[in-house]
Amino acid sequence: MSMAQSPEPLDVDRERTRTGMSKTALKQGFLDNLFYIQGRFREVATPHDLYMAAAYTTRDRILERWIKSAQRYKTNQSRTVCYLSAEFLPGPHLANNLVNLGIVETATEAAHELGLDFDAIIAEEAEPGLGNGGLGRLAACFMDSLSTLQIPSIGYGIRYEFGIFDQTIEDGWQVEKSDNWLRNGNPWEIPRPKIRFPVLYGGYTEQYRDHDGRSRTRWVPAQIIDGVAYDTPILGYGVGNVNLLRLWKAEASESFDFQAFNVGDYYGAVHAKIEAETISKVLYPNDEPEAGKELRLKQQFFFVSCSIQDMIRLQFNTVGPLDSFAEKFVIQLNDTHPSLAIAELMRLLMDEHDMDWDRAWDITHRVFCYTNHTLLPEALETWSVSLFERLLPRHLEIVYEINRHFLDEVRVHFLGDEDRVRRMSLIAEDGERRVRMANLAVVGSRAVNGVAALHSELVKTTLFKDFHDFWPDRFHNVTNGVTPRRFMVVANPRLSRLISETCGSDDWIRDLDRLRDLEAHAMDSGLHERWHEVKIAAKRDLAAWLKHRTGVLLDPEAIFDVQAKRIHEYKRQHLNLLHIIRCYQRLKQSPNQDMVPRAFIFGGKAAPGYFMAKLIIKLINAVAEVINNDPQINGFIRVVFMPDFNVKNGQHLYPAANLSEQISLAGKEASGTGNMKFSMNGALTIGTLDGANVEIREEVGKENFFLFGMSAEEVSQRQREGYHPWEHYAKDAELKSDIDLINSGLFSHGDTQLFRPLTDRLVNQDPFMVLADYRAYIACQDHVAEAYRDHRHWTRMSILNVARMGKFSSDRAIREYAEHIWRTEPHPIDL
Ligand code: GLS
Repeated sequence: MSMAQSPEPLDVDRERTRTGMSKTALKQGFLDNLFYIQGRFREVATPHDLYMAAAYTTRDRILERWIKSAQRYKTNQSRTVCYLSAEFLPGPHLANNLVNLGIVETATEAAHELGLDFDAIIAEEAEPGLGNGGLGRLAACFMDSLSTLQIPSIGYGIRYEFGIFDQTIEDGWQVEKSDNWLRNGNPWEIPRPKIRFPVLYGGYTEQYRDHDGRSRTRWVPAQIIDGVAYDTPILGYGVGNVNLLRLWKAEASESFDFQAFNVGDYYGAVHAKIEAETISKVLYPNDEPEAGKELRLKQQFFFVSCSIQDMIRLQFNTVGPLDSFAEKFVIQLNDTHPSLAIAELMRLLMDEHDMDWDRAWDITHRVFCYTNHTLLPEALETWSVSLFERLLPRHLEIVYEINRHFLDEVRVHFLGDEDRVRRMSLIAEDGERRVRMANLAVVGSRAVNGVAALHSELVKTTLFKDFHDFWPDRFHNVTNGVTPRRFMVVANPRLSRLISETCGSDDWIRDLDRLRDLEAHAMDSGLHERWHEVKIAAKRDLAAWLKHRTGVLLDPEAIFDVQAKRIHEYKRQHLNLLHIIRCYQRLKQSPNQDMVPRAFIFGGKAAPGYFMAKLIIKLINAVAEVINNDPQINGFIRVVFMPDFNVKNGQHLYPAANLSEQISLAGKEASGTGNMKFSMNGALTIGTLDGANVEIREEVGKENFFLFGMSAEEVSQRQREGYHPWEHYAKDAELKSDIDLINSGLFSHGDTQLFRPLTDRLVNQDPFMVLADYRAYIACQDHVAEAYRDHRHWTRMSILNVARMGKFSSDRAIREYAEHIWRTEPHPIDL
């Protein structure tokens, strides 16, 4: 609520007492929960008990709003957005829910009066790591914004028992530890054992005649597994609306246990149970995954089948007949992972609800929308027809039938262009026959969007060019955004307070464009001083945190130069490393030169099977070890790898960064969202014209952004002409000496072979053109260092970056989806 609109303090107090939000009520709720739910009292409670009690106390306050929202949505028969995503990365809930309830201060005081360490309680919460990176976190930001914008919605996904692995670093290498996030219980979820659906696999299909004599298809499965709903409330900021994150857990279907028991096969029964539960056991730890794994296909079908059955149940419970299904629901496919939903809805409408093909298709293709999140060819999902047929025989028939109808249309439109027909087919026929999930998603959806302007353009002109020729109106852009609640208010309370004080209100939290009010103060030296203090305080906090976890001590006065994201060659962490090695060599050559001190901070996980990414982590740590221990360097540059970068740990990073590294090869990063999180917290970006960087630069102004490198167009031109990385290596003496230093064994205790796979790949193939952009990157980094010397100027740029980030709120993104794609309206729930 804005400060200007606040009711009188007395009314606030009364209202808070009535709704259980007063300090006294919070304290009482906390002690009750500690006693009745945890079975503990203050004196013997562990830190985790205290956290659980705090979480339940907070959840109790959300439930009333949740029930009210559900009732209101039901009576209003509200159009509902169903966001289908194999990944959700919500981050710890407690702090975020306190912010959205508007009771951070009250809760802090209540904790204080009970003699509790509030920050320690918040830090106890385990990270619910049900996603890999940007894609899963985007889903979580969107859930926050859907609730804040009061749009009825359900996020559907999988309740993985083990989320993304925990990363530790041992001898410089990444070591994966299983993420047992549910071990101590999850106070935020509410199991719904009665919301349970059978999910079928395998077997065969057969034709039969129904009572009207019509020919119908029946699927006789070989396996049935149950999906059980677990609900997590998602509260909007400052509103009464609470939406639902509904995650499915796989369980053995009872009927199957019985069959095994009946024949005395106890082990078989247990085996079936274990096999069933495997489906929701663990998240595949690949960002931009390589397809192929049977269990993954099973997971995808599992959650979409449960979700579609749930929607059909809700349709019958609220509106009634299925004919209006596409008016009641809109289903957003978060990448192709849930695109089997298209075939599953067709199956349910036809086989279980008696619809003919045309009616079922009319509903299906009006209900689905699809977001593409990557152009990388290896990340585009395809499934071998033989695997698909074995697991989902009925769905393969439906996919074939969709394809037949679709290709007939293509043939009529593009007479004689069989080449095009072959490219657009849902089935790839070259080599092993495969189902192309992206093509299925485009054909089955009424709207397709990319996630940044550049990306959406490339979607239209490269990846889906044929489809765009055919259906130009189907394609849209919605540039990603992130929620300022999580990434500013929760992560950076100091900066948030300063912004509210400077702008005279906290309205910006709900309307991020209001950050523009900061511009008027961008030259104000009072603000400069406080801005600087806030940043330094965050840098000190991060330095202490990193010292504790890694032993490396950073100088808070140094430029905090941060690259935190999944480790991938296209993101080019090794380009960053080459710059670090350059700085090192310069300092070694002239130790007395006047260099601006820098702390290079990395964070990010590598897919466990991605050798090159793991080698990059090893190299970062190896370079860190040498530089940090070189007395001649004397701490002028420091390198540190933050282990286990995730939402929770990231919250230490965003507030402390001065420089944000967004250096992917242009045309490869669909959008990026870390770029937005850093900039919102006052970091300046060094970046290429890739993904949303392009729009960030447009917004903040080119004079407040450090641009370098080839454009996407230049990249494709270079590739067409033939790219020879070894020419750069041969011609650029500094580049050569940086690479040679890696090969010398300096960073590997004399082992000249350890990093060879990496350096050889750079010199001989360099698929992401690190060497081509090296020179421009080094020059740009020199520019950064010079700019940092002028503190006043830097601070002004930092303020302007924050002031101009309004566009990158996920509220804006969701508003665009609602208006242009979903056609949904807000349904406010009064507080
Ligand atoms: C990703 C892209 O790589 C990111 O650029 C993008 O910001 C994110 C959300 O749209 O989606 N695609 C993907 O498979 N993983 C991602 O993080």
